[in-house]
Amino acid sequence: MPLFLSSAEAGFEAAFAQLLTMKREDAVDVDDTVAGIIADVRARGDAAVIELTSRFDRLTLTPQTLAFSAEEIAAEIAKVSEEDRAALELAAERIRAYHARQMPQDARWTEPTGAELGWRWTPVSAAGLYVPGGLASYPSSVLMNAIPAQVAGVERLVICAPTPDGVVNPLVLLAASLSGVDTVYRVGGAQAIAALAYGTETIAPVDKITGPGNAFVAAAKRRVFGRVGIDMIAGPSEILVIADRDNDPDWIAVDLLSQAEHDESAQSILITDDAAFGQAVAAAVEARLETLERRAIAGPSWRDFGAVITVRDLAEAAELSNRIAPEHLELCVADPDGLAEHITHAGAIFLGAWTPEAIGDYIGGPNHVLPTARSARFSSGLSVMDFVKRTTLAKMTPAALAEIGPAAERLAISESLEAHGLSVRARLDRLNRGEAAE
Ligand code: HSO
Ligand code: ZN
Repeated sequence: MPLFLSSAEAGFEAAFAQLLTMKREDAVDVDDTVAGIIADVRARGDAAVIELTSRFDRLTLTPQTLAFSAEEIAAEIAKVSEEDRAALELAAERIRAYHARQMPQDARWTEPTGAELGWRWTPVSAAGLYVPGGLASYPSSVLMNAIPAQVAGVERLVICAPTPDGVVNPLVLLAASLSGVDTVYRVGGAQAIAALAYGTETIAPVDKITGPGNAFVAAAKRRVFGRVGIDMIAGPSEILVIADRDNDPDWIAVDLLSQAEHDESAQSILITDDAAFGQAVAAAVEARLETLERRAIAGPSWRDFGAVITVRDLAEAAELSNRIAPEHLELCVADPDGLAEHITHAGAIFLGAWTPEAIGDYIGGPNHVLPTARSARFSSGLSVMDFVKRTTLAKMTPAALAEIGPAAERLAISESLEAHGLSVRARLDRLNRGEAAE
């Protein structure tokens, strides 16, 4: 049974606090294994990658076949139906248009001192995108990771994807080709992350690695962080729906199940100001669970981690939502924009009953790689910003240096860093001698 809570009842605060800190994942400790794999790939390059791929994916590769050839990609893409292709193309187009608006602006201005200051954005040179194998291999995630990189202007964009027994999802290759990916390597697991971070004879190293993965991939990403940038370590999916009684309980039920079906550890929560509506939604969830294809996943997720919370009013709903800081937040209320003004922590907000979260997973435009496990309190979803860096600019004039330089010298002396002070003083002395500034 999901948890039923009411904010009017005694003991609510304690029960809600428990919901907030509920442990959903039993992370297996694979760190030692992963450390060994990374060391092996660093030491033996291609040979290690090929050996590990044969062991884990039962696939015999050579340095020449580590990457899909253009012909192989074309042959796989040809298997995609017209309908699937059109849907993926529409998604790519809409995701690209959305992310194009995220490109940050350079800035440069002149201060009253005469000094010029500013900053400039430049893309990461090379990015590697990890695409999990099997059931978790989502073409939509290829678009969500690759398109922001492409929009940012990343020069070299590669994918590592395991292909157990040589099997690949053609839609993954189509998504890659729609989003500017240069090369797709049939390599997965920690060995893929190690190859992307350190490079091998065949796989050139990248500067940033993004994309979801299993416990091995997550541990490897943590380990190579610093050598390369990483996006985030995403946890199981979450959805919080705030809904009033004027909704169809079945719509809300399938919205809750849409994230529950991702993972047994996913979490779906309903907050409503009407207890009877909450009961109706819970009943609708049970009814849907009888036939849902992925009921073996969605059922345990809903029963173990799901919750229905009744509140006195929507202001209280917003407050609780901010404490949960959900990955996805649906506002199925009469005035969603008004309620959204009170939301301060959420990865993505879906406004109004006509905006199911699934639209955001595929086709809306915003990114579906979002902060989980309450990390929306301090972080954001994947964006163009993850693939650019800011370089700051400063340009002094003699007059500007004369004005602000002495304070720098003073601070240098206070930190006992003599050469710092001297590098300012040498210039100030020249000015004081009245020599030509240039
Ligand atoms: N909802 C997932 C992303 C996804 N959904 C991919 C469908 N495909 C992220 O939380
Ligand atoms: Zn989803």
